[in-house]
Amino acid sequence: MSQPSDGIVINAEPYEFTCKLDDTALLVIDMQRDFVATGGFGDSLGNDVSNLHDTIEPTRNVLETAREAGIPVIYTREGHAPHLADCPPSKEERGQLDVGIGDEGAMGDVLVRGEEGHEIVTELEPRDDEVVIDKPGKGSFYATDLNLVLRNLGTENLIVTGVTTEVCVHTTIREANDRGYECLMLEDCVGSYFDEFQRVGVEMIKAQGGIFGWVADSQAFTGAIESEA
Ligand code: TIU
Repeated sequence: MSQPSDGIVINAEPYEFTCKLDDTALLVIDMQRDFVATGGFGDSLGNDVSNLHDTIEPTRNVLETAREAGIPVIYTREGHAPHLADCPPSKEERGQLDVGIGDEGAMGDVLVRGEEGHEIVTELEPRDDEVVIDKPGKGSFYATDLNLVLRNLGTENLIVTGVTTEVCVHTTIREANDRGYECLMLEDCVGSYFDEFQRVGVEMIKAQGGIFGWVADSQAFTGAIESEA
């Protein structure tokens, strides 16, 4: 067994990411059927959900490693109360969709809390003792308790997974930056419907010396954590 060190060093870009077990949390953003599942809202809009599907297995490995190491796991879900009073009319109306937010889809009312499509995919189900943050927006900090929860945990570093890379993952990392958190995006655990957006979405995080944070793959994270245990 290795000696406890000052920090866990994860091979990342643009340079090594350092964190500790007790100042780090794992964020799993919006891995909901509405975005990820075949037959969900995203799929019904004609998006290719296969890239999002591919994030499930590596994220499951990351979850297992984090849980074993005692790193807190925090989930988010995008969605609204059934009355939609928390959904800006602009968001509800945008897209001129036949089946949009609050309308009945194949997995219940779209992006509405309590509906099948709003739930996290079965493979990544939260444990009963894990925090699930319901958010009305794209960013995980907007109109939620996330900052309070992280401060109470003593979190300084966020390991970021989820969907979609350029929308809710990016918005959340940008919000986290402005609140003083260091973010490590795991590139095989974040997914976009669009290959080009995935590529540039990842590039944009680590550009300019890490303008928003760091990027690594899931094995760099799990390997570093497991070698510390
Ligand atoms: N979670 C999240 O990214 N919400 C979205 O609406 N993403 C899209 O890419 N549409």
